[in-house]
Amino acid sequence: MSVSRLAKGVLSSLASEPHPSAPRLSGLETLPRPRDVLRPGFLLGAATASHQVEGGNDNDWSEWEKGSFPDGTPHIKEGQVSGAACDSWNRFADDVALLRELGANAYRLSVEWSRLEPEEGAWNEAAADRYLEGMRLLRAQGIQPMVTLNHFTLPRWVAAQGGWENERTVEWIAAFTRRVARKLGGEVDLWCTLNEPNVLTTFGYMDGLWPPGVKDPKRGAQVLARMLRAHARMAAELREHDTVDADGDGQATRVGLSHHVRIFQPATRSPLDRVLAGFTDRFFNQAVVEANRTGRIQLYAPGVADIDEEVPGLKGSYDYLGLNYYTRDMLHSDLRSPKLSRLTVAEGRPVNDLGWELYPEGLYQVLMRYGREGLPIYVTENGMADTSGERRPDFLQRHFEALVRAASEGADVRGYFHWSLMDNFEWAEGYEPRFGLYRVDYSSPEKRREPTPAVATFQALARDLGLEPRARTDAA
Ligand code: GCO
Repeated sequence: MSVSRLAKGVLSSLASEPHPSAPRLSGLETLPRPRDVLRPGFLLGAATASHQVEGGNDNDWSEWEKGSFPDGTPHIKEGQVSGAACDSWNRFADDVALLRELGANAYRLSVEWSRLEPEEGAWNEAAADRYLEGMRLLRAQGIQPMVTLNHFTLPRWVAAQGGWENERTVEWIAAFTRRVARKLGGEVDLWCTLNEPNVLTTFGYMDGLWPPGVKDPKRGAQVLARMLRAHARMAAELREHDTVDADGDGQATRVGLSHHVRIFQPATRSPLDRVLAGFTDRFFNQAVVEANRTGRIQLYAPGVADIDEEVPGLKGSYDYLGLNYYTRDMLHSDLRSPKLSRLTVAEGRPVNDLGWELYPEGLYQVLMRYGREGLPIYVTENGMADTSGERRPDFLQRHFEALVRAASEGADVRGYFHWSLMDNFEWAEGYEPRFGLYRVDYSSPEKRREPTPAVATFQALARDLGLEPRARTDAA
């Protein structure tokens, strides 16, 4: 790392101090009506991911779930495994019925690479047909699919050859994307290449808490860069091979990725906290967004990463930016930690069941920050772990108000997907955290889905947008 680069970083961190200076969310009493502010065609939906809901998956995660850390603690809380999950692979029609009941006009879901390509070069056409059927079912019900091509999991054969640390993975995932685009492109226009490269990199390669369990920030930075190279290749494949305009809006593909954004606020007025909050913000939040504008991957963190490379096809590779927003972190400098800092929750603030601060204003802030740069935004995830289900209505309402406020002030936000449609396998946390609009009774053989109080809140939002919730006719 060059000294001048370090100095530049420090100066701009001090100058930018991202959060306190961000516009404040206020005046909710004068909130405009959503339908007067949001564009026609606004997508109101829910999100899931294949490994978390389908059940019966065999991939790097199902392998990881069986293991433990060197101190004997199981990789997944209480040694749980994803197993049958919500059995959505067999109960997809039930899930579509839930979306109808909500009044949703969109569903973000992912296709499972390990299911479609279980061995190198093998292709499971029956599974591909099943996904195609699912997309048709959604569209027949007026629900637009947004398909994520990779939501964290890798086929075992990819993981066995180094996974995201092997440059060939870029080609493998590009080839996979081509096949999916050809297969599903007639029904799907809205694509999300990768889910949260920054989160996967942090948990899988820096903190060692997710597969492959690496604790090396330098390797993590390399992986993040590789994932952005993969995104650029995947975007090109989608544009070349999905040429069918399924929804008739004049665009056959709209490509983006889902980017996890957090508010990093310096915990104290100490210059070091401020500098490190700035570095963390740029590494975690900003680099992925800027990649689209500059065509360069620029990752810089003192002592960890100094990557600056131009990537063919990266510039302009997003037609939209997907933002996954959950919470805010207070950042304390901690020079003994490999990441140079540790994160806490602002004192006295309400938190969800996982201890994440509930901070709707943060959604307004990120939309104002990213939604006025000429790129349409979809909120591709937002939700809370709430076992009681009692607090989710207010969470949903307040976050949606934050979105409407941002839209009324010029943020180009085109959709909102609540995480999640139903409770599901929450990675290292297992089944305990419940994020679902529908509660899943895992002990029942049919994995019964039961509405939580937030279903009524969602339905009210849908009605206000002119959408029509319809009762479930089946006994899901
Ligand atoms: C993520 C994922 C989801 C999570 C959700 C709740 O952010 O890790 O995209 O798979 O389940 O965010 O933590």
